[in-house]
Amino acid sequence: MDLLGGTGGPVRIAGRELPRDELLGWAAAVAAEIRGADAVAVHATASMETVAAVVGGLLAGVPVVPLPPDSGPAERAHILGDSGAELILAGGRTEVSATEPPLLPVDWLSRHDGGGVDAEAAPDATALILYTSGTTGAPKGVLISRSAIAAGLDALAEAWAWTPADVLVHGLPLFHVHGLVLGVLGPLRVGSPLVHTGRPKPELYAAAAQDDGGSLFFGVPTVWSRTAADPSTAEALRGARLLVSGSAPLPVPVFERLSALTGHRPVERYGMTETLITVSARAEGDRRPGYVGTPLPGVETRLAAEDGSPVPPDGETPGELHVRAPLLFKGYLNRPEATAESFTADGWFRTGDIATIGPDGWHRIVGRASTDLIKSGGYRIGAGEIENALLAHPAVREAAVVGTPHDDLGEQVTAYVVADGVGERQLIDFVAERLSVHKRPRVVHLVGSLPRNAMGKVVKSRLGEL
Ligand code: MLC
Ligand code: AMP
Repeated sequence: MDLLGGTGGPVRIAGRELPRDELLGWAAAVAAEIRGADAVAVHATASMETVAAVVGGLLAGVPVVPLPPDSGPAERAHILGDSGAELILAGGRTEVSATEPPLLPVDWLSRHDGGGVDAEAAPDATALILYTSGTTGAPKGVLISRSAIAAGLDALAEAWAWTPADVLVHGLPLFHVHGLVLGVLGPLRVGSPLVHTGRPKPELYAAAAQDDGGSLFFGVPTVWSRTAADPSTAEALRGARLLVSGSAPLPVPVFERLSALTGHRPVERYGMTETLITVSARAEGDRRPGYVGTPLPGVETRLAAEDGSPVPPDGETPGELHVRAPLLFKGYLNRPEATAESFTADGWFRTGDIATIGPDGWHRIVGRASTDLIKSGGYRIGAGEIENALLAHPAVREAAVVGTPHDDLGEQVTAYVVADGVGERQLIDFVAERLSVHKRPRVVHLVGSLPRNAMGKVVKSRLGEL
């Protein structure tokens, strides 16, 4: 199936620009090298090499596993081992250890002509394997099919009136749904030019609005909150068409302040790695602070109580949000039990998010069913993975991790640790070295003991009392 659309504008990443044909020619050269592989990993820096490698995977019909470029040895070994990636695609100067799959230096490949045709992979073939955190244990590989990506992007193009006339601007990381699927495959499918700013910094967004005709802007709430705190930067976005926020709740005061400074009421949308984007406000229509909008075309939603019984869409009663749609993932790689648990008996995906749905169909996300999933700066972080990383330190005896409110990041990773002779800073750096840097605790409390119930389980709701 043709995932990438026929024509389109150039792609610019961190200052380097390529016309679409050249990019696709480069990707075709990548495809020729990897065809037949079971899966390939991509060292997913914010760079043109990453885009050429990912698109090369799509052209070859080979599942692509984006590796967060700052992931430490433990996380990287898990992703490479679990996914069975046969090669690591990256710029030639990237270091790969002797125990890892071999490096394919994509920048040294000579370009092919006319690489714009997708492989004849089946619509349900896996396009991407995105690793994402659960409440416990190591991250799981989410299998995303070509047809889910196509359906998800077409639904967004319709909802946001996204056309080749737009110039998309963002600077999000290229190893998650937001930055990679929406932010790179989106413009390639829709045909709009992409200006990726390297990092999601407000001043870079402002420059792209003024110098590059940026019209459509993607950001996580932390980016919009930093923009709203900097009036001259925010005002530079007045000429935009649409500001879109997602990956975490956009605080109402940020919505209001951003609206006042930019003249745009931001469009909020809700999604997950497993579901792509399922609910959004529309370009043509209402945008309500604190609400994520209505289901996208082709998406069905419902609310369920803890016992599974239906919750009425009265705008007040919260329930767990379930979704059913052609854009859902195929399952977790090598984890049939986890896959089965995430669906109800009648085939709906259980998001784990608690929501209300109004009689008019407007959705509000009010929380999560589990306190063990943390959203910090738009990154999804599992408490269990951080606890395990802390427990790997020889001085640590016990560890409990929670998300605590943070003005800039929404939530911050906060650890309560029982340990002998080790400092807070050492523990933060210890986690930053083993896992992705963004997963490091921002705060570590060294405590004498953790509150436990009669069964010996840590009572996380009482950690704040320590
Ligand atoms: C700090 N650093 C350290 C360190 N402490 N390095 C080593 N050891 C330590 N102990 C360095 C980092 O490497 C980095 O360097 C810098 O300090 C800051 O790191 P940070 O924590 O990443 O920066 P910060 O400004 O706090 O990040 C905010 C942010 C980021 C918004 C830019 O959180 C972000 O990019 N979020 C986007 C997440 C996202 O895309 N989520 C989408 C999920 S998909 P340097 O050199 O790098 O600056 C999804 C579906 C959907 O959710 O609905 O969209
Ligand atoms: P991830 O798998 O990283 O995409 O994280 C998905 C989670 O991010 C969801 O389950 C929600 O908890 C959260 N999320 C995404 N978008 C929003 C939003 N607009 N409002 C509130 N939470 C969101």
